[in-house]
Amino acid sequence: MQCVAQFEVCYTGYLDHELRVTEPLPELARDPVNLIAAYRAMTEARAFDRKAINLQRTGQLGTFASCLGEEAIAVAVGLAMRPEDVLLPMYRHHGAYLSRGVRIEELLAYWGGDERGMDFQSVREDFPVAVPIGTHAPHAVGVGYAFKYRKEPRVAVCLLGDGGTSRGDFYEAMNAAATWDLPVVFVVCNNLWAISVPRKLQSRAQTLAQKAIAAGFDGEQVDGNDYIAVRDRMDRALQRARGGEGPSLIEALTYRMGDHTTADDARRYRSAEELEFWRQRDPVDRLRGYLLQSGHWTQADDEALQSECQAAVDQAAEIYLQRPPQSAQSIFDYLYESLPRAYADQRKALAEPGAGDD
Ligand SMILES: Cc1ncc(C[n+]2csc(CCOP(=O)(O)OP(=O)(O)O)c2C)c(N)n1
Ligand SMILES: [Mg+2]
Repeated sequence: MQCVAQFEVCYTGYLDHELRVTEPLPELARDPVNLIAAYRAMTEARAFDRKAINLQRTGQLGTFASCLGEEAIAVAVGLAMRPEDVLLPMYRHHGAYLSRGVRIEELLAYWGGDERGMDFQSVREDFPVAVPIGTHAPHAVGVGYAFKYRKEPRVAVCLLGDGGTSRGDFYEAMNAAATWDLPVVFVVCNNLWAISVPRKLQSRAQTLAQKAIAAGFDGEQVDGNDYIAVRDRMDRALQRARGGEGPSLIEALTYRMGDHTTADDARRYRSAEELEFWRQRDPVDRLRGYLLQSGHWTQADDEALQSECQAAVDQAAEIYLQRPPQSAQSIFDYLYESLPRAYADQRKALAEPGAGDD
């Protein structure tokens, strides 16, 4: 018997949790302005997260999915993309939207059950939050196909979870993206859990990155809690896609430090030791540590930034809470360009005085 094909999956990490540089740093790590911008965006994402949980706990927001611990991936993705690229995220990566210019009050509106929250005033072609897992991977293929067909140098970026890679939609998307050589970047946020199902029970595959190799394109792993590493690999994947070199998959290794959502209690299925292990690998602490160590950031800068982010989320929450609610008829308004007759009648009936009162 002879070997007919061989593959390897590479891993990139530059800065470990003890702030040791384990590989020669890429150029981007030498640019304090950009690193500070990234740190600010990660800090803002964390402040947003805290605020959203507090609002939910006080009955002022719906069920919410925390991004605690996954900020480096979301922000690296958001900042690496160009405004004309299209983001197709899932429910956990608020930092990606925020760093592309989506406003905090828009995201709060969405999580408060108001569809107007996804009607972004910036990045109008970015997709709404995908709550069904993995179903947006084929959508990303469609977007990438359109870019290629129109010869536009734009990229579709799909963020999904480890659990999402167990879905048929994901495999079909991989296959189509590779076969048609499309400008799509898949970023798998492997946070080790799909609600209460651990990564080991999701798949026997040694890595999730190798699922891309099965489809015929590059899959790699990156330390998802190292902003520099994620940004470096994202830059490369976007450049390749934009240059006509086809899709990529980046498996970003991270950990969901919070509960799955505000409707979950993760203490029921995972240990305090595991959480503590990952707390020491916190991506926000790591980038702050690097900036402090390299002399580009001070404790005073940090305190000022914390207050600035708190003020920004408090102000956005006020805007969100003050906004008049949508009318009940608006449930008909966002799916069809022109409403089918049956729905038009129902919409009209709902608008009549007394309708819906019970
Ligand atoms: C198509 C579909 N099936 C089932 C669910 C229920 N569900 C919600 S979250 C989740 C786990 C997702 O895990 P993962 O993809 O790893 O993302 P994470 O929540 O860890 O970020 C499941 C199964 C869903 N949302 N969509
Ligand atoms: Mg997961």
